[in-house]
Amino acid sequence: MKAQFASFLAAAVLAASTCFAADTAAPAAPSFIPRPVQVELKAGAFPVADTLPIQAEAQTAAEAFTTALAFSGIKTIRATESANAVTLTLDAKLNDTLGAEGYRLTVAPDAITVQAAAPAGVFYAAQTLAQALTKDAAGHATIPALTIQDQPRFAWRGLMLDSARHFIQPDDVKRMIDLMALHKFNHLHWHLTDDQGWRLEIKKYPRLTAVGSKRTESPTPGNRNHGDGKTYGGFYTQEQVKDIVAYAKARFITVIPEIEMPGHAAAAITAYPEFGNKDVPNFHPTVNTHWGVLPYLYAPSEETFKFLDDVMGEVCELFPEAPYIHIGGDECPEAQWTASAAARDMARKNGLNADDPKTLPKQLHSYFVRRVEKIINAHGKRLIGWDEVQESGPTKTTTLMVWRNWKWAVQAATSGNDVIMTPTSHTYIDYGQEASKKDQETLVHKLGNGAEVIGGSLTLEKVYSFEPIPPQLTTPEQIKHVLGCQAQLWSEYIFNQAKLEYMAFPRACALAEVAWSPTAGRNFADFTQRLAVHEKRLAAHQVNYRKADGLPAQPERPLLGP
Ligand code: TNX
Repeated sequence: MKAQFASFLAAAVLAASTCFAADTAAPAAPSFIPRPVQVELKAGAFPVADTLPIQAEAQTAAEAFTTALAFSGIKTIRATESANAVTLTLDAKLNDTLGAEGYRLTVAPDAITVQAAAPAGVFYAAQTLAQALTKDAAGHATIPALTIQDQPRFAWRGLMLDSARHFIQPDDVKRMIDLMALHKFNHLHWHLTDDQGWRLEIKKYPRLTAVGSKRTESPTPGNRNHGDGKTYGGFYTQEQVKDIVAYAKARFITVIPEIEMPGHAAAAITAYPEFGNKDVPNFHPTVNTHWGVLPYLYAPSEETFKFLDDVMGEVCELFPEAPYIHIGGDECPEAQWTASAAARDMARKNGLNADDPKTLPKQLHSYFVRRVEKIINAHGKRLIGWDEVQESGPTKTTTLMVWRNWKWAVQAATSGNDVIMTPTSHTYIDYGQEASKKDQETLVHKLGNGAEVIGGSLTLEKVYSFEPIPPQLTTPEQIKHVLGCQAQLWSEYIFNQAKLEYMAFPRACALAEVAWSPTAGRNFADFTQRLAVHEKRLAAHQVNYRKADGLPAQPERPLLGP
């Protein structure tokens, strides 16, 4: 930890030299990411002692402040009376002006004050403060005098981690939570199950992990149609999940679990074939060893719904703070349902038109999602699904993540449903970050197969250009249904933590700014200048971000392997 603080300060020195070109020049504002709403620089600077004394009536405020700064190696101590102290004030009335996550930060040469309506605001003020800290030529850490008033543009600032395709070690999930907090993200969407693995311990159904968490092999990097012959697996115990959820909560991040259904369910169906469409020809489920849209769907049977009710019961207990459960709902190939006499029978019994093979899958998808929504609601949560659930007739409380056509967002928001914007065009940061296919190929040539990506191209600039409100939404009533946006780190080609960081940063920094900062003043040239300084902070945290030249910041960490 000590070494980390030293390297943080070392980086801060570099940052300082970028900010303060000459003693006589007016200091430039620190290079904040995401950019605060309002920053005013004042004369002078607050000297930072080894340990920062804080005065706070509310224990929650002190904890939030201390937790935020600890990750950047800045220690605090509670003080009753002290010169050069930080005073933290919570005042619920500020909710009207600052919202639940906003803050007012004043740095004077002899005092720092933070005001917020709730501890989340104090936490974000501390993150901003950490970014403002620099070290002068004589080696003294200071924070320039300034006032900041800040609050997020969107309430949902998300990052999706896919632990199903490649397992992310619990400590690495926590590391991502810390890095998210640094950028003022507040939702971690955790993709926990898929065709290639079920990663969450469910006590009532032990085979989900005993069988469903293991696959016999994975695609060979660089040769995706061939298996590598190596067994692969991993899952989170319930204790580990509770620990991660609490860790996130202390950093004002809500974890939203995703349990995929009715498709992307091969791992679960391999563990419990009785919940699959077992009357279809060639029914031989296996935990998949390759990627793609794959055929195994849950059977729309009472047994399946009972199973899902049990699973949801345990999931809801593990994620007490999550208002939502994500059920996926995407990419359901129709073949198994049209081929299953039992599925048709079930459809008939429930008043669907079972004799029209063209519409039957959509009818069943809708029926399935609605049944599961009732289950989730009965457990006190709301349902989120990918935009496919819009096609199947959402209820009033269904919330969508729009990944395909923006028309689903327009349709949902105009009919009163909440949406989170997650379009492939701007938020799929599993896509290549090079501008062209050729550049991507050159990169793989340089770095090896660890640099392989699923496809596509999504540059930093494109992410930064993202405007989450679809232009067709014009009234405040419609616009308020866009809760925010989220970046997706699908992990088919994210083999380990070094690659995860390489894919995430700096594109997640750009998305953080899209989600937090006002649209007015958004400017890519200005962002890249601030990013150059911010990269030093990332480096101080040993983040393997993609450098502007395309290469990883930490070349010694292999992009392949565990
Ligand atoms: C589509 S987005 C998927 C995922 C893949 C991703 C790869 C969505 C709802 N489904 O299963 O991992 O593309 O980019």
